[in-house]
Amino acid sequence: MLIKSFKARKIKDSRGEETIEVSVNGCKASSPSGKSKGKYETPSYYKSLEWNISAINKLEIPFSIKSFEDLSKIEKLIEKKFKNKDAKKFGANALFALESAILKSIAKSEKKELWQIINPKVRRLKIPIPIGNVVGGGVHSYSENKPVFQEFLLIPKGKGIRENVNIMQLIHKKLKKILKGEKLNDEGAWEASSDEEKILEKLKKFKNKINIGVDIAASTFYRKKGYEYNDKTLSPDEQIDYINEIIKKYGLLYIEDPLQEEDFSGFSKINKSSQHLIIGDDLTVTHIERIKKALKFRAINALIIKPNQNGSLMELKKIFDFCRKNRIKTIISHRSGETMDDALADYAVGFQADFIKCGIATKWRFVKLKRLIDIEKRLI
Ligand code: 2PG
Ligand code: MG
Repeated sequence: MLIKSFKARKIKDSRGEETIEVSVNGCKASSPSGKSKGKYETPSYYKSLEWNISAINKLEIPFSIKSFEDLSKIEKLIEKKFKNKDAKKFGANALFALESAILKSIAKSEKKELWQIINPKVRRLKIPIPIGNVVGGGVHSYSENKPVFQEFLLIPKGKGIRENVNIMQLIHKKLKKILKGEKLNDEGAWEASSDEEKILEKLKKFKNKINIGVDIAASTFYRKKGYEYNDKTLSPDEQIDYINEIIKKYGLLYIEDPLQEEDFSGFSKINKSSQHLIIGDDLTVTHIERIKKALKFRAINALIIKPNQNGSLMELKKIFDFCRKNRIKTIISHRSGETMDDALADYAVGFQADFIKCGIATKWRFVKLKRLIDIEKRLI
């Protein structure tokens, strides 16, 4: 396929903040943006969003590209043109939107689905289990006395994506009444003025239909003295004991970033079993070197993978392969500031992720779930 045009522009994300959209031969892709960003995340842009837009608009055309592997050509071009040893220096948001738009245009020219371009050889497609944020706290929420944990998550136990989406939506609706929820936060989860355990207690009632997860995002409330809750401060050791205690007490399946992003050895002290997942997000920031370090420490048994946190889809593929080889469960994830792009669903299916975290409510989250439902329909 011949790329005849590269066009980049600014658009607004679900939070009303500016982000990048790239269009290649008329096929559009955009990048979301995070708020609880890991300290070690690749910067979103090289000098600024404006700089990246003008750099993409000036890329040479025509440019020939045929397959997923050919993305290496664009990465090499960027490395040469902007004198960087690593295409990711171009900025993770800019590189991801550019590569994603290229893949979408290949898919269109070959009359295939995006996930087929990512994984042309796949025989049996796996649709990931959705993970949906139902109650929010931390930096994604604005209510008084909000919990410091950032996300309370539902992991539905249904069969197939359609049933799982129904389960999550029903519980989301029921919780509005139970929590007297009035406002939705950045990710479409209910704002709550309640402490962590009271919320977990309420979620326990639905355990016949779901497993419970939390994104603790511990770096966001870690200060010099320790982990600062609304009513207590816990030392790093006390935090480890507390996490081990709530895993048991509430039968948590999913625990993301229970400790701050520097504490690989602390992570290794959190009990792991095949019954629950200890997940790195800010700890690992979708970077292969940090993921390898986490494995060495036995810090995690599952990993959050955010395409726009890395930028290179070639490297994303390596990360998925590495996780499969080392039996680390994979969770592909949205960001708190999302766009209407539904490609995350295709990346989840193409890379064969075990889970997808993309929220439950609001249109920016629902387009991704809807895309998964459509993919599943075609498989039945
Ligand atoms: C997270 C994400 C998404 P953000 O911490 O997992 O839920 O938040 O996009 O703000 O980094
Ligand atoms: Mg997180």
